[in-house]
Amino acid sequence: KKKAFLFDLDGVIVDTAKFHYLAWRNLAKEMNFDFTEEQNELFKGVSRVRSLEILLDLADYDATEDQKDIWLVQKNTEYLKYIDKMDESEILPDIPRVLDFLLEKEQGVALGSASKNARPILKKLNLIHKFEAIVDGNDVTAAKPDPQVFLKGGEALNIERKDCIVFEDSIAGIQAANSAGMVSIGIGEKDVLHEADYVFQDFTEISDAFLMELIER
Ligand code: G16
Ligand code: MG
Repeated sequence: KKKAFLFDLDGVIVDTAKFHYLAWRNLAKEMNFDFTEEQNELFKGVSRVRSLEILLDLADYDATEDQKDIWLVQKNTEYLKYIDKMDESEILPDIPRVLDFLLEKEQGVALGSASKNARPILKKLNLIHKFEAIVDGNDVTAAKPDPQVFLKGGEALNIERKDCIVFEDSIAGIQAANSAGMVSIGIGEKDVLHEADYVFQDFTEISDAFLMELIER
């Protein structure tokens, strides 16, 4: 039976969180604020606009709408400089094996990401041709934990919600998958992602046998 496997991008396929962090940290300096790696956890899976709001809150900084717009562009411009240097070596462990296994079993494979930069990143990683559908930050009106991004992914592949399986590294993303009525698989720490149906540290822990079980269930 054909199921839909929906992959988040950042933190699941590639570790771009470190680049987002560097760009936000430099912006924070302009607010005289020291943005820590720990605080960066709050930004995972969250949209660009919402991330700036959180940063302004943390820094206790009042910015005009015009200033916000300038900063959003500035942050993204710096982020794109890091992305530009990225190549296939940045793909997280065992992602190619899992994608190839699912495609060989004729399963649906789609992307469900909050990022507006998802397509250029997938091209850089030479993975874009593996995805039957891509739903990203340009396609959604409601951000995770709203299920919209995954609902659109399932619809694009014409697969019912209960036959969709989501891989996510953020709490907001797991909540989105759960409220969509999909199977949620957390990639990361068990104590952080406890709301997920399954949690694995990374894809090296996800065997072909487990994928087969998901397909046949
Ligand atoms: C990613 C990151 C977030 C980032 C968001 C928007 O989401 O986890 O930190 O703020 O995309 O990214 P951009 O500024 O590139 O549009 P995901 O859903 O891929 O984990
Ligand atoms: Mg993510």
